[in-house]
Amino acid sequence: MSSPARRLIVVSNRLPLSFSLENGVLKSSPGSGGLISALEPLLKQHGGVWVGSAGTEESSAVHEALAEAARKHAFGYSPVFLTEEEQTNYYEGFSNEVIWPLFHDLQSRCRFDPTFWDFYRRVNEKFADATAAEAGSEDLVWIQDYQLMQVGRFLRSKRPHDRLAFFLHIPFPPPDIYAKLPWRREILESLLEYDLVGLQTGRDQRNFIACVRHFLPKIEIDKIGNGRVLRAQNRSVHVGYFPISIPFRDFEEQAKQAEVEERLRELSEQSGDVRIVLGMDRLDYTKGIPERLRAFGLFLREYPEHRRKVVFYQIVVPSRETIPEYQGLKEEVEQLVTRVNGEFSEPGWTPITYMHRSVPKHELLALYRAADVAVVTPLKDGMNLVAKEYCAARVDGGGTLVLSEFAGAAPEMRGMALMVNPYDETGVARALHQALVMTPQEQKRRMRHLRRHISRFDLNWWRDQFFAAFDAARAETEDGNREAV
Ligand code: GDG
Repeated sequence: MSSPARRLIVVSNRLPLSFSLENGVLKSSPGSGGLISALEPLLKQHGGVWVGSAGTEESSAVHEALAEAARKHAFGYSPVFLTEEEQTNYYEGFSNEVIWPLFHDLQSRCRFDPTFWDFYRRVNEKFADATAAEAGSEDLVWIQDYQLMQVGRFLRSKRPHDRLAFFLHIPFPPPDIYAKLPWRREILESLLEYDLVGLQTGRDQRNFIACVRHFLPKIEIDKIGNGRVLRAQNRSVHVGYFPISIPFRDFEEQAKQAEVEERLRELSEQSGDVRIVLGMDRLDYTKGIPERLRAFGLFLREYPEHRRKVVFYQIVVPSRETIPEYQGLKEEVEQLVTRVNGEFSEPGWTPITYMHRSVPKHELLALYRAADVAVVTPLKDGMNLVAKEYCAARVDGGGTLVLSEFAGAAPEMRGMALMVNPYDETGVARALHQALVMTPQEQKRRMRHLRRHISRFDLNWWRDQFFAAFDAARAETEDGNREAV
C-alpha cells in the first residue's frame, strides 16, 4: 500500500449508517450493502472522512448521532442533507430509474425524464461543494459509484489540481445500450475529469473504452499493461479494472466465533438430513430472484428425488421501497414462493423458506456455513460480494457455489463455481441437481480453489491495486503540470 499517508476522503451517495429512534433518542446503526461492506473496513484502517447523505432532515440529533458513531473509530462523517425533491429526482429518479437499469442492460425499465437529469447535476454539485469543504489539496478524494458520476466535473472546475479518483461498483454497458442515454456525452466527459476511473472487470473496461471511442472520437487512447490512458485536451485519465473483494481473513475469523457456531448447531439440528440451498440478495430485479424461484420449482419437478430432502432459504433484504418497480417485484417474489410451496409442500416439508428482512451478521455467517449450496444468479452484477463471502465463511472447506456467468465475480470463479445462465431455468435446475449430487471430494476441491483465490485477491489486494494505479496516474499528471510550467 502506498498512497494513504494522505487523508482519504470517500464520497458516496449515503453515509454507511442508518438512523432510528430508540426511546425518543436518535441512534445510528451500521448500514448494509456491497459498497459499505467494501469501503468501511478501509476507512477504519486509514482514517479520513466519509462524505455522504444523511437523509432529508437535518437536526442537531442527527449531528449528535454522527459524532457519537465517529467516536467509535478513526474516521469522521461529513453529512449532506437532501430535500425530498432532490431525493426523489436525483436518487430514486436519475440514479435508480435511469442509470441503474441502463447499466444493468435493462433499458426497457428506464424512465428518461429530463427533470431527473437536472436534479442529478444539481445534487452532484452539492456533493462536490461538501467534498471541497472537507478535502485539503493533498488528500485523496475517492468518489464512489453511479449516483455521483458528475461530481468530478464540478470539483475539477473549482479545484483543478485535486487528486480525484472514481470507482464504479456496477457494470458499464456496451455502446449499443449506453447510446440510449440522452446525456451520454455529458456523463463520459465528466468521468474524464478524474485522474483514475476504476471499473470492476475487464468486460466493463472494454465497454467503457468502446463508448469513449464511439462518443468522444477525438480522445487518444494508449494501452499501459491491462489499463488504458485516455489523453483528453490537456489531461491524462487512467482507466483500469479492479475486481472488488472482501476482507477474507476477517470473514473467516468471524465465521468461527462462538455465536456463529451456536447458531450453526441450531440450524443443523432443525434441518436434520434435509440439505440447505441459500439465496441471499437485496430485493432488486437485477439479482434474478423470480427467475431463480421458477428454476427451483422446475428443479423439484424435473428431479423429484430431491423432494423432502432439500429446503431453499431465500433471504430478500428490503431495498429502494419507494420505487414502484421494486414494489411490484416484492409482490412477484411472494406470489412465486406461494406457487412453488403450494405445488410441492407436504405435511412436514415446505420447500421454500422466504425471509423479507435483513439479518444480523452472525446469522448471515451461520447461514453461509449451513448452506450446502449457495445460488447467486444475478441477471447482471458489478461483482457480487455474497458469492465471495459464502466461500470465505466456509471454514470447513465444504459447500458448492452456483454462480451466474453475468456476475462480475464470474471470470475469477470460472471452473470452480458451477456457472449458469440465470435466464436458462432448465440450466439452473440442472446445476442445482449437480451441486446436490456432487461428491464431497469434488465439492472440497472446488471450494479449496475458490477460497485460495479469494484469500489472495482480497479487499487489501483491491485497495493496493487501486492506490498503486492512482499514484501512477497522479505521477503522470504532476510530471505534465511541471512540463507545462
Ligand atoms: C453493489 C453492486 C458490488 C446484505 N444484506 C445483509 C447484508 N448484506 C451485505 C452482504 C454483502 C452486501 O450486503 C451485498 O453486496 P453485493 O455485492 O452482493 O450487492 P450490492 O448491494 O448490489 O452492491 C455489486 C458491490 O456494490 C460492491 O462493489 O459487488 O455488484 O451492485 O456484503 O453481506 N449483511 C448483513 N445482513 C443483511 O441482511 N449482515
